[in-house]
Amino acid sequence: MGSFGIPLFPEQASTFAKDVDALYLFITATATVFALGVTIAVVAFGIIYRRKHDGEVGARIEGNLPLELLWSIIPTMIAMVMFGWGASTYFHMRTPPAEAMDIYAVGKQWMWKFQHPEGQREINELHVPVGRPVRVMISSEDVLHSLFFPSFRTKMDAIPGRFTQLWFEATKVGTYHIFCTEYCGTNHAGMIGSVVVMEPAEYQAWLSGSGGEGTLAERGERLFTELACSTCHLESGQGRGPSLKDIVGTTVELADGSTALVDESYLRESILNSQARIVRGYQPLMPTFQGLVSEDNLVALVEYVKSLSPKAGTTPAAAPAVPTAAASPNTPAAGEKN
Ligand code: HEC
Ligand SMILES: [Cu+2]
Repeated sequence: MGSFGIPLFPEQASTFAKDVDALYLFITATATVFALGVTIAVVAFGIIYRRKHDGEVGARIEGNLPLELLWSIIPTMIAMVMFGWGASTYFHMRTPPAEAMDIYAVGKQWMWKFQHPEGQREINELHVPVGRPVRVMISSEDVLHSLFFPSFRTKMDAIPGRFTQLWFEATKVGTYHIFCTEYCGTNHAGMIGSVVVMEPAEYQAWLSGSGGEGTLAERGERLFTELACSTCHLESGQGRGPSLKDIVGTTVELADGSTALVDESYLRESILNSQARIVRGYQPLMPTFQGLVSEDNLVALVEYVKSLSPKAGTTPAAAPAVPTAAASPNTPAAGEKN
């Protein structure tokens, strides 16, 4: 969008871009109409009804019910249109489709690191296929950041110690900006990158072109052995810790009588702060891995545990059916500001 060759808006390159822009335009236009109307009325009435001779007294006005109803009801209806339209756009943007593919993003002073389940890792550059929903699981290694894709009209905070997520479906092949939109220190302004939207075949070629360390889940499996997770978590369930097979997407019973849905956020907490929630029937033996596992490695471990639950559809080839809106860490129920 632009006029006279001046680009007013970033390109529209995702499925929500048109809707977000239309809503933005509607709100701006409505506000402009009212602001102009009020301003013109104030000036015009000031001129028309000014005091014309000394001693002139203003007319006494008691009110006008129909008029007052009119200017209450019409703006309320317009505000409700904004609310309904805004809420439906918002829910659409906050609810990743079940078939979305996963990519992990980690914010760090001052760069964005991306990891693909297939094993590719990138810095300040993200390759995605066109026409396919992509869910980005976001975390931070240090302070608050915010991952913003202006051309996709979506952004989300990167919060230390937890996962947040956003999703998009790119509609146009090309290269677009990535910004950090949360002031995060000296080089915040340099925390920029680009997202490269490719044809699916090209993306597949790109995926197979780089890598070398195996998939993210394979890297996680190696860490699982190196960090001795495997000594307690036996697949048979006979170890000191519970078997991690097929747990993703299920509800686990906890020692305090409550339950928890096993999703990425639960896995993060179980690994970094295992004492926070204890699985029923087990001793709180698991050491905490806070400070011992980097954000990148945590993501690999999470992806490995997810790969043990193929039925949950979390393997990279299929797609994650796990986190629904209700299970996402972004719902207000989880106490997050949005
Ligand atoms: C000393 C043994 C031990 C080690 C080492 C260990 N765990 Fe655990 N783990 C446990 C026990 C016991 C529980 C169940 C009690 C609890 O929730 O803390 C558990 C729980 C978990 C859970 C939650 C499982 C569920 O069913 O809800 C996950 C996920 C997990 N561990 C992953 C890991 C990972 C990844 C590592 C390595 C980085 C690891 N564990 C290392 C003993 C261990
Ligand atoms: Cu930042």
